[in-house]
Amino acid sequence: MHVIDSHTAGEPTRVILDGFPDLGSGPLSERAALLATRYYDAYRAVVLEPRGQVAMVGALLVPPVDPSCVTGVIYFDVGAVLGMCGHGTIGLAVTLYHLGRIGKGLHRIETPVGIVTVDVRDESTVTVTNIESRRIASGITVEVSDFGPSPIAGPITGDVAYGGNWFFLVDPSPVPVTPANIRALTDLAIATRTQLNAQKIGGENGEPVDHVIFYGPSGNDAAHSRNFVLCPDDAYDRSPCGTGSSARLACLAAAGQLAEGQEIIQESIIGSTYRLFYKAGQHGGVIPSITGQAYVMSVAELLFHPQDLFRNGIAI
Ligand code: PYC
Repeated sequence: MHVIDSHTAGEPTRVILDGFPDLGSGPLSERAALLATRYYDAYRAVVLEPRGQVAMVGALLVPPVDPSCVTGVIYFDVGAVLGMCGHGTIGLAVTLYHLGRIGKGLHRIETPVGIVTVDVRDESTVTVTNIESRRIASGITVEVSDFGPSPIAGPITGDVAYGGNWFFLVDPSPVPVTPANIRALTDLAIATRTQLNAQKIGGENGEPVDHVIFYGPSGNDAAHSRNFVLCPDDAYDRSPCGTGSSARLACLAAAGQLAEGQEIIQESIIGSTYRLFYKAGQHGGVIPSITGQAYVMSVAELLFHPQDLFRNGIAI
């Protein structure tokens, strides 16, 4: 299996070029469901230690249904097959550019949730135009207690929004959004997601919230805020999270706090940034635009020895 690893604003992406079982030619949403069920061990083996690393997102290249797309892609982490991935799409575009498969300019990419566009500005800078994103509900409160060693417990209030994945966005965060608090933020985010899922708070069709975001002030005067993003694998996103930023734009727009076309900078918990703006969508949501940088780090062949006890990764 040939892969290329990159990072986008600190968050790793592993693009699978070949060597993965064929998922057929059905709609990408069906192929994603097949990946999540029949190929559960195979996809996790790519991102789990010792081959992969914490927070790694895999990007499986598949033939697109729509021939106007340069590729189809299905993203996943150790915890779930994802609908879309913003940092992964920036990493994928930079990887395809590195391989000489695409040049600068606009390209369409098919994902399980729809077609997104990438604008390759230079060898590392890409703007992603995501699918229409929307706020589902605002001011939702859940009672959170009993989460790890941190003494903070109580009501957590946030918005539910969709940006290609399902988000609960809490602003302001009850725990300061600083690198020193990453453990406490992780525990609180997991407990919040558990409560949301237990109470079936999520998408209109019962989709569970899979990501939780806490917002706080940034030390960077140019930034709108700093975020902490919990992903399905229980790791925090090192980048500002592209689909999370899309959900954020939908919430800011719905609250009348950000005008169409107005650019903001979103900072991540590690200090990396994306530039964001939106256009009005056709169905009452927003069409998000996310600009960030990715860098290719390695070109590799993954080997799976039949006698290796950990050929499917360390999953304990
Ligand atoms: O950038 O959308 C994103 C993302 C989702 C999970 C990790 N990164």
